[in-house]
Amino acid sequence: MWKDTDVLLVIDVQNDFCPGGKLAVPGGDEVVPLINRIAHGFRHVILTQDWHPAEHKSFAAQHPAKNPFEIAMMHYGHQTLWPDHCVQGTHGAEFHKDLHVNAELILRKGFREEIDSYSAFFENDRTTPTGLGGYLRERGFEKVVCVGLAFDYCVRFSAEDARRLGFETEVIEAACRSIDLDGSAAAARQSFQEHGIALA
Ligand code: VGL
Ligand code: ZN
Repeated sequence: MWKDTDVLLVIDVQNDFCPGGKLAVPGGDEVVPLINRIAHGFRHVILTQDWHPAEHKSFAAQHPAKNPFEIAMMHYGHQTLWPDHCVQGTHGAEFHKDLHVNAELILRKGFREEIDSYSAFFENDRTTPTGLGGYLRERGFEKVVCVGLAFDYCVRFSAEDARRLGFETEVIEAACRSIDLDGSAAAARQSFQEHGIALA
């Protein structure tokens, strides 16, 4: 059913984004069985892993006057501040234990202390590439299908960048869950429609 030029991008299905985690996405763990099933239908699967140093600047704890979910000004613009999460080498940064997919690549992102990276393609300064675009292009992929966490942050930015780079792009919403901060889930749906990103 899926073609050799299709790739499934499984975004940030990590303990800290699941119930009990440091930045738990409501129902985050519920997507795991569905993603396992979807991944079975793909020949090519890529995982992303949010992978922050302990003093990452997207953490509210690094900004003395700020609380999680407030906004700070970074050198590249506004940045939502988060609870400490997905710290390199911790249990929270590991993939959910029931995620069983045969990934050909695991792409880590957000490892530079000064810059966050929602997208699997570009960091939040919107110019620093992760290299994934070049990888997909060189491998001859044409279509990127996105699933994972969170629908309204890392899935959204990854899908938008995939589309911008010229890939046919689809998001399977049933295999995603949202943080839903200030209408961010509705904003993501709207943006997908405007950018020609299919929402399945
Ligand atoms: C994410 C906020 C901070 C995500 C990652 O995976 O959507 N959101 N870091
Ligand atoms: Zn993060």
